[in-house]
Amino acid sequence: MSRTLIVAAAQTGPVARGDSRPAVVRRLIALLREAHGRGARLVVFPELALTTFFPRWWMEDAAEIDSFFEREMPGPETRPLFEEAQRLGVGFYLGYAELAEQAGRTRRFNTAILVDRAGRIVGRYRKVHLPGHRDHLPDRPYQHLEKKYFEPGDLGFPVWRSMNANIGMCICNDRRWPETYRVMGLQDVELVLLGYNTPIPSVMTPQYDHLAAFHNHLSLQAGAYQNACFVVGTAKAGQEEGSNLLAGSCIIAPSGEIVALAASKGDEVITAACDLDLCAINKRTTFNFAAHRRVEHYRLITERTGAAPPAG
Ligand code: ING
Repeated sequence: MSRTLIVAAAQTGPVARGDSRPAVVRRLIALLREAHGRGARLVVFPELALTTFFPRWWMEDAAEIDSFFEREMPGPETRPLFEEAQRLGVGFYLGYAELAEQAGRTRRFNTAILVDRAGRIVGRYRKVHLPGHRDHLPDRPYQHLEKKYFEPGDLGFPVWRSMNANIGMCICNDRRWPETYRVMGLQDVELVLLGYNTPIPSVMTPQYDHLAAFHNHLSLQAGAYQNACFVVGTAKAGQEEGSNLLAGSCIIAPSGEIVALAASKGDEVITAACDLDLCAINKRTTFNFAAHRRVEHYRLITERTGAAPPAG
């Protein structure tokens, strides 16, 4: 009996600073319904799907900053999405800005949750790799202040058994780091879900703005191939508050092939029938970790943070 799961990437176009949560949730529900109509039973929304990509701005007013965060999930404004998904029997990944009170401290994370087909939150992930900078760089056309507004994730890269699959999550910049996929690969992940908001040009590497789409797919395809898993990458795309966000949402097979690709820069559903048993082809051969990996030679990966040149 094959374990085929029809998965959807529910790409969204821009979300304006003034777009209300209910208005955005209505868009997400429309995408969820379209995905369901096409047979999808798991839908992946973008990173920070509920708001504009606010780390592009330097803000100092605490109330303004916190207006982009969710204090409860689901809350009154996001519950309609959970209720419709449960009614339709569809699970989903949702990226959002999480404000959590933990041990008397207020914590802020760039977060994603995995919700199963019964509407239960079965997994939570907090973005580990925060790109950009912490300080105001006024000479730049826009900022990239995730290090100012979020803490690094404190949950690692878990994998959950849900919907008859081993499912892991990450967020945006995480997809550029091979460690992200390998930690999940070592937990036998079969499906990695992620959303992204990728400005072009990136303020970090404007020299590569013509390669933004290539680097996006390169990262996703490498992660899928080298860990024998499906990868779903879902963009918030288009011209958002003066910033051009990369589209290119896609679904990658364990072979590394792109099996579904968005054609627009707006709200768009793409789907693929993911036969999870295809993961076994490379998990048992080329990427049979137990048979081929030599961990005694990998020590530097966890012991050294930054690169150090050879002596001499
Ligand atoms: N955005 C970008 C991303 O990793 C970036 C930041 C763009 C980093 C281009 C390096 C190069 O796709 C987020 N939100 O991480």
